[in-house]
Amino acid sequence: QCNSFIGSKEELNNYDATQVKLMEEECILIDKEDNNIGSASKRTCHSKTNIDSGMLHRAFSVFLFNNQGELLLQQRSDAKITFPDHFTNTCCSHPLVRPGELEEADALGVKRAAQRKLKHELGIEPHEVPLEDFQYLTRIHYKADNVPADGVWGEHEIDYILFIQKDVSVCANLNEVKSHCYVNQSELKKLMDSNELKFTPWFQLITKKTPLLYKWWNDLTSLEQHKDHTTIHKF
Ligand code: DMA
Ligand code: MN
Repeated sequence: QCNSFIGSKEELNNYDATQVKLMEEECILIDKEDNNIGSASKRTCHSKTNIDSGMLHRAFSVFLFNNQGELLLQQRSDAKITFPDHFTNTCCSHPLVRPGELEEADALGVKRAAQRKLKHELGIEPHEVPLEDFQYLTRIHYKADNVPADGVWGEHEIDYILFIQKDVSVCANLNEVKSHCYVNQSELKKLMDSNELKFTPWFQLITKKTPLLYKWWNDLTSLEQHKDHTTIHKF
């Protein structure tokens, strides 16, 4: 009964052991206004049953650009439990229930989480991506079923959009990232139009459903005008 928000153990049997272990991470539960209302494991947060009952958690998406203005894309590894093999923005994950990452002022908690995961997934050293160089633009609320459809996992998040422009050195963690590359806008559009690659749902929402990413990307050196810390964009 106390496990009413948790599915059966079997649902994790056929996955990569490292990724299964990461399902124990403690994510931040929020309401639709992004107020912290508690915590639950990454596994609990991503269970479709719980999502269907309204469970929502806090997340972030980093878009890292080099000094040429090209976006660093990553292809998720085959080991990922959600959206394996999909192409997406530079780095996505969740701020966790730990002192530094709960801090809401200036979105400091998600910026710290972003720094932690850029190191974990892409080997980018924290000193290469100082907290003060992240630009927090806005928040996006979205829901998605896992692909390939498994009926078990999904996403339901309020996602903080973080931009950063830096030349960095990348050393990918192959358990997380299968490949990575820098693209300009026309290269990205060509890749997405070719229909040969899979792209994550949250990335498609801000490129295909709305051209938000390109709007922001066009103004990389004047992002102030796009900062909206009040609205939560609902998709
Ligand atoms: C979750 O990303 C966050 C978003 C914005 C979809 P993820 O599945 O890559 O998280 P993690 O890297 O922690 O597995
Ligand atoms: Mn999530």
